[in-house]
Amino acid sequence: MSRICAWTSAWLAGTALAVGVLPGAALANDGYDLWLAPAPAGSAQADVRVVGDSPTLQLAAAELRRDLGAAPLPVVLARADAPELAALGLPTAGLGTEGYLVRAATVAGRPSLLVTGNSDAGVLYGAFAAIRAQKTGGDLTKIDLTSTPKVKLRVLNHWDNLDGSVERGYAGQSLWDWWTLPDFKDPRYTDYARANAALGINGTVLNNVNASPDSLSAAYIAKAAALADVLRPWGIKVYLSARFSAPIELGGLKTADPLDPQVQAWWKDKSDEIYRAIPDFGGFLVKANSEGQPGPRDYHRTHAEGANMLAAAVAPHGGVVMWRAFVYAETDPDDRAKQAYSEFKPLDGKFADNVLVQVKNGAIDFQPREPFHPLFGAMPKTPMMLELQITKEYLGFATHLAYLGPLFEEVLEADTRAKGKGSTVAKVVDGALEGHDLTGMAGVANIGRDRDWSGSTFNQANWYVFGRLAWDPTLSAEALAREWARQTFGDDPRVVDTAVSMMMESREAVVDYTGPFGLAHLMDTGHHYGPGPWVNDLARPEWNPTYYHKADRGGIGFDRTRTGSNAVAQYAPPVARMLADPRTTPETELLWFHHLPWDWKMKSGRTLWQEMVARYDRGVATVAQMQQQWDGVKDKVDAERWSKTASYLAIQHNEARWWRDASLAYWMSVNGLSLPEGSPAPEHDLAWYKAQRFPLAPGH
Ligand code: GCV
Repeated sequence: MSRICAWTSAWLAGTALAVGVLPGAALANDGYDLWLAPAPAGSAQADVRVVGDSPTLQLAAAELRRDLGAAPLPVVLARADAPELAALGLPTAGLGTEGYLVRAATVAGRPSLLVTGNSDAGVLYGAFAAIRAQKTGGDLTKIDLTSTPKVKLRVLNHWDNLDGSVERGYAGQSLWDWWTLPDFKDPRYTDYARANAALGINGTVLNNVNASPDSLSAAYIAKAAALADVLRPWGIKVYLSARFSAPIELGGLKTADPLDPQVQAWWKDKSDEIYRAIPDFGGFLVKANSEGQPGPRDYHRTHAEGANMLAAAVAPHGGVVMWRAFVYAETDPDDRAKQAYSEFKPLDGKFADNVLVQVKNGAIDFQPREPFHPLFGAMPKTPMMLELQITKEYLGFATHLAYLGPLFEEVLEADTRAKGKGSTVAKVVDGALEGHDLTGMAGVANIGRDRDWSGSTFNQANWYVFGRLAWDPTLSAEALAREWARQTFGDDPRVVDTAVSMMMESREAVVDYTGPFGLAHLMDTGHHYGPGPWVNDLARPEWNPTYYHKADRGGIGFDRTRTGSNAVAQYAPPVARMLADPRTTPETELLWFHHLPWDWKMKSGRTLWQEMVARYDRGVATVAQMQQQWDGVKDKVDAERWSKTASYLAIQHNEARWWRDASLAYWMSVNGLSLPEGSPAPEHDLAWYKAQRFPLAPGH
C-alpha cells in the first residue's frame, strides 16, 4: 500500500473513531453553514422592519432574523431614497451603487439600527455587515459603518465541467447539477448565493475556462438562466466561459476568425440569445491560445481583435469580456515567465472599453510564492483584472492547511513602481492608479459538493478572504483571518487566537517545504500534488520542473537577469534594478531571478544550501507545531470539525516530510553535498520518491 493510501486509511479510521466515541450523538457541525452560523436555537429573533419591498430586501431581512439573534435595537432596512430617511441627512451619496451605511439612528422617532444603501444590493451587503459586526464583537448600539466596494466585478471562476468534474477541484463534484437543471434548482444554489453575498461577491463564471462549446448551446443557456434566477436576488450575475471556436463547433461555420463577418454575426446572435434568457448576463470569460485552447492567433489575429469581437457582441447589452492573459507556447523558446507580457503589452490601448485583461497574480501559475506579474502597471490604458486561485492546486489541494490571505495580500501590496512609489498592484486592480472605472478581481473557486463546500473547514477561509479582499483590497489578511475564525468557531479567544496563529503561519510553511527562496513548479506531473523536481521528460520544455530550477553541480535557480532571460527588464526600472542584483533581490524570490552557487552567502551568513535545508526543516516543524496548537483546542471545537482538521494536519505533516525528503534527496544527487549536522536524512532513497505514482489523484 502506498504511503498516501496508508494515511487515507488512517484518516478514515480516525473519523470512525471520532464518531464511534459519541454513540448516537448528533454530529455537531459539518461545516455546511460556513461563516454564517444561525443564531443559537432559542435565542430571540431580531425585530426587522423593511421599508419598501423587493426580493432582495426580503432576503436581507431574513438573514438578519436568522443570524442576528437578540439585536439590541430594532432593525430598519431601507433604500437611501426612502422618504422616511430624507430628514436624516445621511451621507449616502458617496456610497455608489453597491455601498452601504449601517448606523444606530433614530428612524421614525424610534432608536433603530438603520441599514441602508443606494440599491437593494447595497442594503443586502449592509445587512451582512451588521451580522458580521455583531458576530465579531461589535456593539450595534454604537455602530456607524460605511463601506463602498473598491472593485467593481468581484467574481468567482468555477473551473467546472459539464460532466460534473471540476478541473483542479478538490471538494467533490461540481456544485452545478447540470443534468437536473433547469427544472431542479438545488437549495444549495441559494446557500451558495447567500455565502457569496455575505462577502460582496457579485459575479460567478459557471463553467471551466477550458470550455466546452456545449455550454453555449440552447439547452445549457436555459440551465445557466435557471441558476441566474436563483442568484439574481443576491446581487450575483452569471457569466460564461466561451470557447473561441464555438462558431465552428456549434454554428457549423468554417472558421472562427474574429474578422470574418459571419463569425461576428454568430457571436452577436449568440449573445442576443443569451440575453433573452438572462437579461443581466455579465459577459464572457475567455482562455484563448493557451494550453491548446483555440483563439484569434489561429487566424493570425491579435488577442485584442479576438476580445473586441466578443466585446462588440455583448456591448449593446452592457456585458463585458474578461480576456485572460495566461498564454505561453511551446513554439516560443523564450522564458515562459516573459511570454504574456511580450504578447499583451503591445496591445495596450487596443482593447474595447468593455474588455478587462485578466492576469494571474504571477507570471507562471499560482505557485506557493511568485513575484507579482510584470503586466501589472505595464498596460495603463487597459483595465487589469487580477486572477487569484482559491483552490489550492499547488498548495496541497484540500488536505493541507494553507491560508491564502498572506499570499493575496503580498501580491496586492507589491509595488509596481509604475507611477512612482506606492503604485501597488491593488491600485492597478482597483483602478485608482490610472482612473479606470471598470475593475475586477477573480478567484478560481474551491467550491464543490462536499458538505463543507471547500473540502475542509480552513479552506472556507480562502473563499472568505478572497471575497472580502475583492471588496476592499487594502484589508489585512490577519484581520480577515480573525474575522473569519470568530464567525466560524465562535467567541472563545483561545480558539480564535489558535486558529489565526495557525493560519498566518501556514502559507509560509508550504513555501518552506515545497520550495523556498523563489523555487517554483517543482511538483510531479499531471496531478500537481507531490514533489517531482527531477522530472525532465515532458513534451513541452516549460512543463518540466528542471526548466524552472536549473539545478546543477554549480548552483540552482533561473537566471532572469541580463545574463539570462532578462525577464527583470519587464518590470518598471526601479524594480528591475532591484531584481537585477541578487544582493538587493528579496531572498524570498532569490532563485526565481538568479542562478546562484550552492555556497552563495545568504544574509544570515550561512550558505544557500544550509539555508535551503533549514527552510525545508522549518516547513515540516511548522506543521508539527500547527498540530500541537490544534490539539490544544480539542475540547473547545466541535468533534466533527476538530477531528477532520486533526486528521488532515497529520496528512499534511507526513506530506511536508515527503516534500522535504524527496526534494533534499534530489538536490543532494545534483550538488553532491551532505546535510548539515542535525538535519535528518531522507526516509527513503531518491529512487523511491521517483517511483511514487498517483493516477487517481483528484482534480486533473
Ligand atoms: C484551467 C494551469 C492549470 C490548468 C488550468 C490553467 C489555466 O495550467 O494546471 O488546469 O486550466 O492553469 O489557468 O488556464
